[in-house]
Amino acid sequence: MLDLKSVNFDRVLRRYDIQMESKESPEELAARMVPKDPYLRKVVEDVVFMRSKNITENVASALKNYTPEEVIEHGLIKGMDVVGELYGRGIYYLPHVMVAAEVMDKGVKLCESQMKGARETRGKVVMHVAEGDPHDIGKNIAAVLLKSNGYTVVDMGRDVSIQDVITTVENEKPAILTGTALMTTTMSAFPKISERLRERGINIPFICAGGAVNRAFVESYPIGVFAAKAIQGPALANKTMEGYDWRRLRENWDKLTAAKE
Ligand code: B12
Repeated sequence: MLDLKSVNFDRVLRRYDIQMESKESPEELAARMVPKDPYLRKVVEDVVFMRSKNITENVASALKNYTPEEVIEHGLIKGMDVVGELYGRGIYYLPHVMVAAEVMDKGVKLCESQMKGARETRGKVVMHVAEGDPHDIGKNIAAVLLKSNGYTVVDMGRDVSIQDVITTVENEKPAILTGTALMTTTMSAFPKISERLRERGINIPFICAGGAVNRAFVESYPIGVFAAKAIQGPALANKTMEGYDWRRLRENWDKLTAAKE
């Protein structure tokens, strides 16, 4: 009978085609993308190597040295960036991505429990992921950061139809709407939402994010304001509450997001 303990799965599962085609080995990739700090490094590695049992302990250790926002930004999100890169290169498959996302979520929940939310709400934000799009990890992180900065979040979840977004904005009357799209097939919902809101005289900033969109695309339709990172959400929201409209947010975008790059 085959003795499983003697099998080296690293060799069995090695994809030589990918290894030959990649300019960089996974080890080199990890060295480039994983932070040097030992606490953050452990958090990143737990996400990348899907260590569900370790994540709580390692996030708790990192939280002794860093703020919850820093652990999310430089640990948990960084880990997911590495997973995305491995997936893009065909080294990881969808099940790896799903398990890594669960590990990350466990870490985000622990960080969230340590964040201080303001007692009074600074304003209401309606958040959604575009119709047909299941990618809600970034939106969930952005929601945590907005909540911890004192905003009331109406989270519509993922795969939200354009009509539901319009109805919710009409009913909830938020100061800001956000949309996330990671697929080129789903991002086209944003200009449609912009148009339908403006037909109704609604001109609130519509913060759009996700790997499928960039600043040029988001600024190609009225009310759209681009966000590259979740941490930029509170900065853009704070300025909105100070009275900046979508045009002024765009004009000052570089300055507003500079410290958050
Ligand atoms: C995780 C993942 C999944 C998970 C999603 C789990 C979940 N609950 O989200 C699962 C496994 C379900 C999945 C499925 C699929 N996926 Co997928 N997936 C990914 C992956 C690897 C990582 C995405 C991610 O979570 N990144 C980390 C988060 C933190 O990043 P983010 O969402 O962009 O958020 C950041 C910013 O955008 C911003 N942000 C986001 N929202 C907001 C909101 C506000 C207000 C603010 C301020 C900021 C902000 O802040 C975050 C960082 O700070 C990417 C590859 C990649 N490199 O991106 C592919 C990727 C997005 N997937 C892809 C595809 C094709 C699919 C599938 C169609 C695959 C398939 N063949 O079945 C299916 C979808 C099927 C369906 N329609 O239901 C493609 C999309 C290609 C395209 N251009 O259209 C990608 C790019 C992979 C690839 N290279 O091909 N996927």
